[in-house]
Amino acid sequence: MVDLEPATTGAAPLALREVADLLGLHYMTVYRYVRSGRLPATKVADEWRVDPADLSALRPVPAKGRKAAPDRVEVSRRLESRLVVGDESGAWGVVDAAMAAGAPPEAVLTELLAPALHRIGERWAAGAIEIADEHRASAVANRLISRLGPHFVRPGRRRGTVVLGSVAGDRHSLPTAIMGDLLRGAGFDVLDLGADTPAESFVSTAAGVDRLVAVGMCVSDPDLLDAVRVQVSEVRDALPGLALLVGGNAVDSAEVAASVGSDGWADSPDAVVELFASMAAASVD
Ligand code: B12
Repeated sequence: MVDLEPATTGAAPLALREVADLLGLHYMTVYRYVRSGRLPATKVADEWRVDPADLSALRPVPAKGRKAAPDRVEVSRRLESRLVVGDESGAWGVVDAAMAAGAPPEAVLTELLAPALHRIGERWAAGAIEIADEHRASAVANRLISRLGPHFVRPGRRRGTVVLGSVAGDRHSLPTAIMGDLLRGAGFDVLDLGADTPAESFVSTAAGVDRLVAVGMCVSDPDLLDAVRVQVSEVRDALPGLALLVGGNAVDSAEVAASVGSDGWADSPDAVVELFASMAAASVD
């Protein structure tokens, strides 16, 4: 039984993000509880809302007979060590074991793979590993993301299409590959244009989409921010009224996002998905 403060019962309906925070669960776990009927919820303006009173009836899956899940930080470090040496089967073994122990595919991306890549970047910046190690790690990460892809295919009603890509000059393709799968898992269709995407490609792709939710431009290298500002205006000039988000490693605050012309900013992968969801809701109003 989930122990809730009495103050939360009888309160206003909660968004899934708030339920996840309250219960200390991943957003996608709560979403799955709703989709599987384990947690009652109603749709209000295309968003799920949960009555706080229903949370107290939510029972965690019994732990009996299951091994305790290993600490995700420790598992992510194991994954990092396999990535750096270019050991794809070892890396997949770590992912497979984590999923067998109950890690949802979203958590594999956001709690195991992304932190491993972030640490690899820190080690490279500190001179502890070479760029060649980073290339090897990227190639294996790419393969892991591909193997996880089918886990993010969701049947049912679609929420519209997001066009993603890293901006011109930015050679990072892994961030949008990861973000793309998180969005697919949340019911969006995604067209990921990958690394180094020029303004014209964002424009021609978005112009050909039926139910466009937004264009999402990713920038990992802060040296590119001035060029991004220009690229955003080119895309906006070609597609008036377009919803557009700029995010990624180099966009580390709402101020930076606003300065390059983004319509919003969020500080976690779950919150980015929620931001696209609110844009989808706005686009059908
Ligand atoms: C792998 C990697 C590379 C690979 C890329 C391979 C590939 N196919 O992607 C290679 C080796 C090519 C590379 C090259 C370079 N890299 Co590099 N790279 C990385 C590394 C280690 C991992 C990137 C990654 O995939 N991260 C995992 C993703 C999931 O995390 P994320 O980017 O934060 O993405 C999350 C959010 O930002 C968000 N998000 C993602 N996309 C979007 C889109 C939208 C619209 C929104 C709203 C949100 C969003 O969701 C994601 C999920 O959590 C990072 C370290 C790091 N901190 O990330 C450095 C890093 C980004 N690289 C860096 C640098 C400097 C470079 C180079 C300039 C190095 C050089 N001198 O050659 C070059 C070229 C850069 C260029 N012009 O493009 C720096 C950036 C500078 C900085 N101070 O922040 C970093 C941070 C390393 C560091 N610690 O210094 N890199």
